Amino acid sequence: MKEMKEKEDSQKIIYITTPIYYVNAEPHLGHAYSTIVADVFKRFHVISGYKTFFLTGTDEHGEKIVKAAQQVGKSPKEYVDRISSLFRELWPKLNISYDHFIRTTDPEHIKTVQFILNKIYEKGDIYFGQYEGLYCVGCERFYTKRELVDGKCPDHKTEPEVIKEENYFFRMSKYQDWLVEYIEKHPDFIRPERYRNEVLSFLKEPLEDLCISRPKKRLTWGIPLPFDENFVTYVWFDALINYLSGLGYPEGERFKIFWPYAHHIIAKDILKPHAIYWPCMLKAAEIEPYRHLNVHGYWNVEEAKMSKSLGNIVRPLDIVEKYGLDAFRYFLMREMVFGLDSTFSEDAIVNRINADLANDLGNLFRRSLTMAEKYLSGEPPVCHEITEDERDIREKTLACIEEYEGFMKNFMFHRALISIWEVISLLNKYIDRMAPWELVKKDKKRLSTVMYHIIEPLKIISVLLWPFMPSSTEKMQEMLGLKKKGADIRIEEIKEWGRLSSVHLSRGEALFPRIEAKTSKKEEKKKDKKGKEKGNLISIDDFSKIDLRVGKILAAEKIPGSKKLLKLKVNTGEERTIVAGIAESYKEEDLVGRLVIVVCNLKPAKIFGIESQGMLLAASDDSGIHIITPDGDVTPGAKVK
Ligand code: ME8
Repeated sequence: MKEMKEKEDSQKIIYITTPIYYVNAEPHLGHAYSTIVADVFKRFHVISGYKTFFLTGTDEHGEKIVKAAQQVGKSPKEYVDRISSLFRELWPKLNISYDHFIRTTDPEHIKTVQFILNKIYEKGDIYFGQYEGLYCVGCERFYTKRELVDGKCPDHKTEPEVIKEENYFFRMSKYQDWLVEYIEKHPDFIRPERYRNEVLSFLKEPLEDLCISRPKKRLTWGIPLPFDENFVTYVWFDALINYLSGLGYPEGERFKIFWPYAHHIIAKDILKPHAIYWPCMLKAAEIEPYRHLNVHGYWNVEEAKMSKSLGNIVRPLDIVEKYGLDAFRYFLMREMVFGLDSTFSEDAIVNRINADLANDLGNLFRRSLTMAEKYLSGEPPVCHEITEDERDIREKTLACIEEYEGFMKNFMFHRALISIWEVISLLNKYIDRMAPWELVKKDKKRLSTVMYHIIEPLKIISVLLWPFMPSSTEKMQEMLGLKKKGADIRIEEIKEWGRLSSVHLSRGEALFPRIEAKTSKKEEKKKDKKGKEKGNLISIDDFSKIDLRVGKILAAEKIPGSKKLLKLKVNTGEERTIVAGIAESYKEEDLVGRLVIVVCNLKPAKIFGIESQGMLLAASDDSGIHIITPDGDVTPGAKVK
């Protein structure tokens, strides 16, 4: 196991696949998610110096497709050509860098399927027999009684058809013991672990042989069996083989290079064919099993799995048009814990864009480059003598790269992003503490050192975020004046502090503008209803987003030209300037030394030319404004819960 891992790392080769999607429906958010995951994973390996191959495509045979074509009055061929092209045309719009798009109607694929069928048939692992079973057309598979819920397919909520016919069978049961042993010996063959356990528990019951044909008199839209022209191949047996035909199996050079490093990415709906049928098929065809099966959960919309029949389909391009591609990609990767289900809503996207992208990352980037332009005329800063603060920035940024790599390799994308955001927050605080706007007046050397410790981490962040947001990070790299960009930079280079050199720094366009939440009429109505039911309650999660802290007022002065405003210096664990509208109720000298409650994570705002970094809590009535004070001598910076 360890040896295999080491081999995988030392060879630096990776093969990444998505499911090939059915062409019975247009691409939706779920398809986009799996494909974006594959793209992020590929791009991560590109900047890690791997040779990569990324395969996606469409699954075009079977009864389900014939029915969908009939419904719109088209022949199966016309129909699959149209829908397949919708998938193929969508991917570039989502910046998906696939290397090959496979269709199961491609002649090369058909040849490979027939080659494998012959191989297994000649070996004696395919036999002819009678079958009676419960078939769900939606899933294109037979169900056992115990898999049904109230007699219905758990996914499609429809009763399966009873089908009795003569067919060909794959002797899958023969490979059950081998498969159990293989999964037990390779703990990360199926991951996350919950799916591995699910498969092992399923394999506790005897495995039935797999029916792998359909009689032509019932279905003609499939790959003919090479040893009996009266039958076509069962769609799953055909589809899974795409992972080999996409590499040119059996002769293709690509197969030899990439197959030993195959990573499949799927959602839990197709766990059984991938974790059980597929390894047994490979074993029977005398091909090494794939390396990893990576299984994610469902995107739900309004608590239910997205599906055409429920009418809750989210179309990726609608979201991209509204919020931007990189924000969409970031949201999907940050919001879903790989392996678990997630709920999609536009409110959630807006919150993420505003909090993570506009406020944290966008703001950090913009203020840093504005300072670089203003204080250094865009010249790359130079590092002079450093202090504990700079050592800390450097250590934590470099440690983040290591953490990130570990998380990315293990499909823990949200954790990788959290690590990056910790550095972003560290930098925002460092800037507040170092106050370059003060340093520029008194110590140019120190200013340059501080700016250096802002710009270097920004370069690193732009590289680490490239797999997630390729186009925005390339813009960042442009502004940072990097000589190389995107796919040309290697993670190895950023591990060496200061190695990526800049030519000139410039503040470009704002990368992630804030979204003013505009709710649709339908959503407003729903919110209104929910609000009424719950008395306009907000969730504990919403509340916990507000960073409230105890502050101590250090200085207060009037702002020339304003009757209401005072400029305060407040210690909230760090020193910040706050412009507060309390001049009509308080005298400056009465405020100094007082404890107040401050909202610390408000987006800074310019008021009378002064940047206000937060807000005081106060109550107001006819008697005037009353600031809120904690009861007791609390340390400045203490969190208010
Ligand atoms: O099953 N949430 O194709 P398919 C997350 N052709 N991912 C989702 C999703 C959701 N709500 N809905 C779909 C097939 N997906 C077969 C595959 S492979 C040899 C053959 C994604 O069009 C997810 O990747 O039904 C899921 O596994 C896949 O689409 C199913 O796509």
